[in-house]
Amino acid sequence: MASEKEAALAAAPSDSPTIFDKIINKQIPANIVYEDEQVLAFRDIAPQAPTHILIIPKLRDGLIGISTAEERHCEILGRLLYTAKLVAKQEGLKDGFRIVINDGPNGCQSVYHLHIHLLGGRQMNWPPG
Ligand code: DGP
Repeated sequence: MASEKEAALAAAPSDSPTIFDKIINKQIPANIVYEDEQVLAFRDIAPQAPTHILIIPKLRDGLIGISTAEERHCEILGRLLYTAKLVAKQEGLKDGFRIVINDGPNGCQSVYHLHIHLLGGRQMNWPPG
């Protein structure tokens, strides 16, 4: 399997459907930890921490990444962040956690459907790699 960096450099920003659409539509399985009408949260296939969950909008609506956000997306962006907090609590991350949004090739984004990474269960380092 390609490294996350290799996958990110091979990916091109695009409006085309992504693997996340198949997860939303239940065409491929995922370990879903939270779902409501607007948001889906599921475990990352390549976890970088004991808890590694992706939080995504069900309707991408142009949000291929945070860099394509417009003012009309403010509500869903807030809901995604709030869901990250809910899921962190649900996962018992009482000592803290990290939220990450990768954007574009330099940001190591490999899937062009906006997603928040929720990472926890271990001591994080700073600066990130
Ligand atoms: P990013 O590099 O920020 O675009 O993160 C994309 C993440 O998506 C990466 O951590 C691996 C994860 N991922 C890719 N394909 C799948 C999949 O089919 N299922 C799940 N659960 N996660 C996936």
